[in-house]
Amino acid sequence: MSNALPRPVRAVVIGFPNVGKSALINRLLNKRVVESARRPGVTRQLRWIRISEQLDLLDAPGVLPSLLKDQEAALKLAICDDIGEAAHDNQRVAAALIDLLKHLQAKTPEAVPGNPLLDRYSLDPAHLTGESYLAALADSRHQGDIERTARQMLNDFRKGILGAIALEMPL
Ligand SMILES: Nc1nc2c(ncn2[C@@H]2O[C@H](COP(=O)(O)OP(=O)(O)OP(=O)(O)O)[C@@H](O)[C@H]2O)c(=O)[nH]1
Ligand SMILES: [Mg+2]
Repeated sequence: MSNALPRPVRAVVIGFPNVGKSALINRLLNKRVVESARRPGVTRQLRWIRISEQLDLLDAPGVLPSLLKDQEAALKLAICDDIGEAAHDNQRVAAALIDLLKHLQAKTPEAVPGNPLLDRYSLDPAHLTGESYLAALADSRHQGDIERTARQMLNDFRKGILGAIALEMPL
């Protein structure tokens, strides 16, 4: 047996931005000790938090691969609000979301309940590309304002208003 004084286990919370790392720490302590909000890049510094006498957790900024070669993976991260808004184009990301939802409905219907775009916006994406769907929706809802339409759709997806949708199934 070691004679060393007992000291807390030290662990690090690591993950993509905006996935709830800081929220987990707040939840474990039942109070707001670290900043947590619905956008990527909230935590800026490393900070040790004493959870209990047995456990210290290090809250850390979200991390992304330095080079995202896989364009599809990058778009999915942007769709899920894991990449700061400054680094992507809402209209391109929303159009990619539409194309992806159509693809998922055809390939893995169990990942997409119903027809989320038709159900939410009363406009069927079946015969439109993501880009043309976004433009048609902008014309019918927002006087042709495609940026506003894209933002609203991304917000609807991120808040779960389009439904519980899995962009990827476990391998
Ligand atoms: N629905 C749901 N939302 C959660 C859960 N955990 C966290 N959130 C929300 O996710 C958002 C991001 O939480 P944060 O704790 O700031 O995420 P983070 O991983 O620390 O983000 P960065 O510091 O930016 O890397 C917040 O709006 C949380 O309320 C959860 O279990 N369920
Ligand atoms: Mg955080």
